[in-house]
This record gives sequence, structure tokens and C-alpha cells, in this order.
Amino acid sequence: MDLTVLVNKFNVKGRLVALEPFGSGNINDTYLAIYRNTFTETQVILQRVNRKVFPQPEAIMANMHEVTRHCHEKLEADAASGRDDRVWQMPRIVKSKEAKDYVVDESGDVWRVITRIMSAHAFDVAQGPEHALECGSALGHFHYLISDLDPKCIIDPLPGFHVTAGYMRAYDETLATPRAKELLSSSMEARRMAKFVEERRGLAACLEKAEASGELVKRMFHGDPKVNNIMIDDVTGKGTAMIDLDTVSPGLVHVDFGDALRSICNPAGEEATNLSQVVFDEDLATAFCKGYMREAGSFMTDADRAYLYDSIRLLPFELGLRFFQDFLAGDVYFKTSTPGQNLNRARVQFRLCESVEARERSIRSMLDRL
Ligand code: GN1
Ligand code: MG
Repeated sequence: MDLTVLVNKFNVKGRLVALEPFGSGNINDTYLAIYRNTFTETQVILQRVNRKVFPQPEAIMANMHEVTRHCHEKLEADAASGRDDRVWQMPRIVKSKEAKDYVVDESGDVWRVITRIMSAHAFDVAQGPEHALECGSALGHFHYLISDLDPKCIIDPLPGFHVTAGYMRAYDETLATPRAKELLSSSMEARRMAKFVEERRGLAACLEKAEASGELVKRMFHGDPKVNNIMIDDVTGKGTAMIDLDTVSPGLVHVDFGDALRSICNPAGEEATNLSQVVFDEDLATAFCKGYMREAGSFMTDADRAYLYDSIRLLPFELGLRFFQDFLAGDVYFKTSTPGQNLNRARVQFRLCESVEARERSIRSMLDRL
């Protein structure tokens, strides 16, 4: 279906004056739509939910409905009470002209429109300690917002998401395929990376074991709190919203903590090609943690704190493993624009994991001081 026809199925006032690709997500297709009328302009985000990744796109939308309903109520109550030092925001679902949360096109794809958070931006890499601190505050505040969301309202958006042991199994299955064998035999780099994974098999289940033993308990998590899913207010420089709410579900907050840090503390970014620039920046980590603890520190138990370092080490390993497995499987999950892109993304994450390992003592002592 023509994109213009599609976006016009949603209830936005004004005339459509621009519709263009937007953002740098690896999963969904995202567009910015601008509408104007005589007096003002409305900007909204049009997205196709990736059916290859999310087995039940309708469930993603039902979840989004619940998450935004819950958080908007809380946000409005907090704003009225003057509790916060800023206006925290969250996108809203724009209904279709048939008053639905989404539109299904003729090929069965689910499309949605959500409001754009105006006068705010997300960045692909951290801009410095102040930005990192604001990212920490935004994630901590988001954890507060979703902490009392009833898990029964949420349908598992992506079975197996962030189950590292499951990614290990998928990797092992892929390794046994002819395609993967051939890729490994023809690339020394790929063999080096396979060795890197072998050396860390024991790491994969660290959080899952702690959960199984009852030391860690699932709460609600965001699932994808990377730096470009954290909106910063252009006017004040403060964190204002978390976006990309597709994976909000019951999970360990450690996964969010580790995932945010692996993204924010790598100033070279996920697509870096010069590996020597990929380092875990401890100043950014300290700033992030300060912001996070300010908003969410009161939820942290001693057991939670004991696993923070493991989460910082695990998440770059897990994402590297996911990219590497996808490369070996023929780039079927993450969007790519060049053939070796997933291999390169994996190299970056593994390098980051090594950089965390090299700084273990210093990272642990920073965490102990929180
Ligand atoms: C994917 O769509 P995007 O770019 O926000 C992925 C995350 C990864 C991230 C790495 C559902 O997120 O888990 O951390 O790429 N989302 C899913 O850039 O797999
Ligand atoms: Mg995402």
C-alpha cells in the first residue's frame, strides 16, 4: 500500500506535507509524517511493526495500549502534584479513522502512528557525562513508572528475548549449519570471534541462574534502553522520555541497566569500524549510574546491587552473540545495509565486553560507592 494512503488512514488533523524515513532502528520501519493547517503543524511517527521479529504484532499494540495508559495516568498525577523537576513525557497512540490502535495493510502488516515528542532528540552516541547522567535519570524514572504495571496486562512480546542461554543455544544450532561452517572456514575474524564466545560460555547464564535461585526477581523492564531510545529535551538538556516501548514486559532490571550502559559508555557507537576507539568509558558510566540511582536507587536491594557488574559485562556479550549468530545465519534478524555489517557490530560488542573485563576492579568499586 502507498505510504501516503496508509498514513491518511490515521486521525491526524491537517494536510500531509512530508513523509520521510526516520531514525536508525534495527527492527521496525519508521517514518516521520508532518501535517500542517492554517495555524499550526503536527508531527507524528508512522511505523510498521516487524512481523519477522514480533510473532504477534497485534499483541505488541495491545501491550503498548496498556503501558501508555498506565504511564500517562501516573505522569499526569505526578505533574499535577508538582513532584518532579521537569515534565516527563511519553508518546501516545494516534487512533485510526476507524478508532483502532493500528491499521493492517493488504499484506497483513501492522502499522501504527504515535505522537512525536517535540523539541527533543535522541542521539546515537553519548554526548558527554551530562548527557549520560540524563540517560540514567530517564531510565530510572521509566523503571519507577512501570514498576506497578500489572504483569498480567502484558503479553510476552518476544519469547526468549534477553534469555542469554537461549541465544547460546540458537548460536550452537547455527554453528552446525553448512552456511556457518563455510563462513567460519573462510574468515579468520569469524573464527577468532567463535573462540571469544567459547571462552565465555560460563558467563551466559549468570543472571538467569541468580533468578532461578531467587536472588534476583523479575520486575518490569523496557527491554531496549539504548542511547537512541532516550529522548533529551532540546531546551533544558534534560531527559524527557523513553521511546520504543515494544518490549516493555516482565524482566530483570539488570538487563536494562547493562544494556543502557553498553550503549551509553561506548562513545564510538555500535557501528564503529575502528576497533581501537571502542572502549568502556568509566566517566560516562559513573554519570549514568548517578542519574539512574537518583530516580531508582530506592528500589535496589543488596542482591540487586551484587549483580550490577555482571549485567554490565553480560549485555555487550549477549548483543555481540546475537549479531554474530545473525551474521552466521545470513542476516535474517537485524536490518543491514552491507554484507559484513552484523559481523562488524559483533566485533564492536565483543571489544566492549573485553574493555569492561579489563576495568572490572574499577567498575566494581564505582558501583560499590553508589
Ligand atoms: C534492536 O530496533 P532497535 O534498534 O531499537 C534490538 C535490541 C538491540 C538493538 C541493538 C527487539 O533494537 O535488542 O539491543 O537493536 N531489538 C530487538 O542496536 O531485538
Ligand atoms: Mg527496538
